[in-house]
Amino acid sequence: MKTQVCIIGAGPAGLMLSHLLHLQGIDSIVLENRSRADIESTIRAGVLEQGTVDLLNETGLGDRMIAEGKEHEGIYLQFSGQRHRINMKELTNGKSIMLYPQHEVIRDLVAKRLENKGDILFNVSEVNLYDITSFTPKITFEYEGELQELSCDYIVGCDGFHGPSRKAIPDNECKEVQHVYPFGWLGILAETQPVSPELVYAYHEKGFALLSTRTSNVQRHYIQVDPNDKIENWSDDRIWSELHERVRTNDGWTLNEGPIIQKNIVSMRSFVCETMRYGNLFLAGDSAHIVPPAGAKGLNLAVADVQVLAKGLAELYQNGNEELLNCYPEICLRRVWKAQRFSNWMTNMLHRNQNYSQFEHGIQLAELDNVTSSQHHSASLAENYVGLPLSFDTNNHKLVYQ
Ligand code: RFL
Ligand code: PHB
Repeated sequence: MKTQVCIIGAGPAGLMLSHLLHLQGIDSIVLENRSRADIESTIRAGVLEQGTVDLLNETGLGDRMIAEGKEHEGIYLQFSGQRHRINMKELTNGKSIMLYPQHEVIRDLVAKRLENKGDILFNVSEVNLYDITSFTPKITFEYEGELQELSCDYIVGCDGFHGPSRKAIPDNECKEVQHVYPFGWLGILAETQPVSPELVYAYHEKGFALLSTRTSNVQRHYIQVDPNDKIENWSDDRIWSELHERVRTNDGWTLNEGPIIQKNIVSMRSFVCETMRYGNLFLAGDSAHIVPPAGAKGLNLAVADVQVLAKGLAELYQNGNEELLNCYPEICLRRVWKAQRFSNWMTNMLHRNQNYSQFEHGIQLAELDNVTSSQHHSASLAENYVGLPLSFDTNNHKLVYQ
């Protein structure tokens, strides 16, 4: 087997990259170790930045998102029993976010790739990378009971934090930094009506809570728990009781309950692999970086990475110009570090840290007070939340980015 670009992983990064390459006339094959049904039903992100929404629309993937997603113009920050609205649209000259679940984006991408006769091989196993510093890198894998070999010009590792791509870079050549938080999120899907017109991020002495949404009948909520806690310790009644307490407001607002149809606990880390290119292997999305979810940035960063990469590969294949491709790590890492800063700031501002002194808890409340009462500070939150712009000046083969 042979292709121009071999993509490992059919998450948002891998599927979007293969779609963008197809639009530029570049061949790719996507290798995915799970089934189509599995990737199309795994519950993960919910918030799409303005730039992600624009890209989906501009590349023919926006129809269902526009019909079924919900545009949100603001978010609420809650503390001391009071809710404060951040009007993101007003503070960012008209930008907003879209509530449209990640697995629906995946469904749209898979359908479009298959409609365009794209190659996605599901249920592959034993994926191994070879000769990644040569001009013809190779991948071997098992597919339908047979060992296969695929050679290509470039391999792109879009295989998430635990995938094999990053591990193919020799340890002494791979620059990684990590920060682990003492917080976990218990997430639920509940069959109820929406509880708020916009997302509520709540700080409470008992811990953070987030009210989000999926559809008009299914809501997505989270509460901060110990990252080592077990889901068996959380009965539905206990979850509702904690949620009620953490999001109740002084004016008597209360939460709608409903049957919980899914619950799980995730831990939280910030991670950056600064070696986003090694030879002819590129890393994109969660394989190169992880952000804690309070900033809602992970999927959006993955999409931004592959936008830069697809443009760089197109410049190379169409014009023989390698400049942009060579700048891929530099361009992405600048954005990644800004998203790390924002996600770390949101996380620390909103979670209850047992190791904090009374003084530090006081500062945390003052930070929330400041961001909700100062226009300068809420504008900075809004600008980062809707997503920093990414634009290309292709006439000069230069990139304008922030
Ligand atoms: P993915 O989505 O993890 O996809 C990687 C794919 O690679 C496959 N794979 C392999 N394939 C072949 N061979 C192997 N050996 C393989 N190993 C792995 C996997 O099966 C998978 O299909 O990475 P990608 O594409 O980089 O996308 C990243 C996003 O999924 C992730 O950042 C977001 O879900 C993070 N995230 C959020 N991001 C947002 O932008 N907005 C949000 O609102 C948001 N909320 C969240 C989140 C993540 C969460 N969790 C579960 C940590 C909320 C939560 C709770
Ligand atoms: C979600 O809806 O899953 C969601 C929303 C906002 C976040 C994280 C997750 O910050």
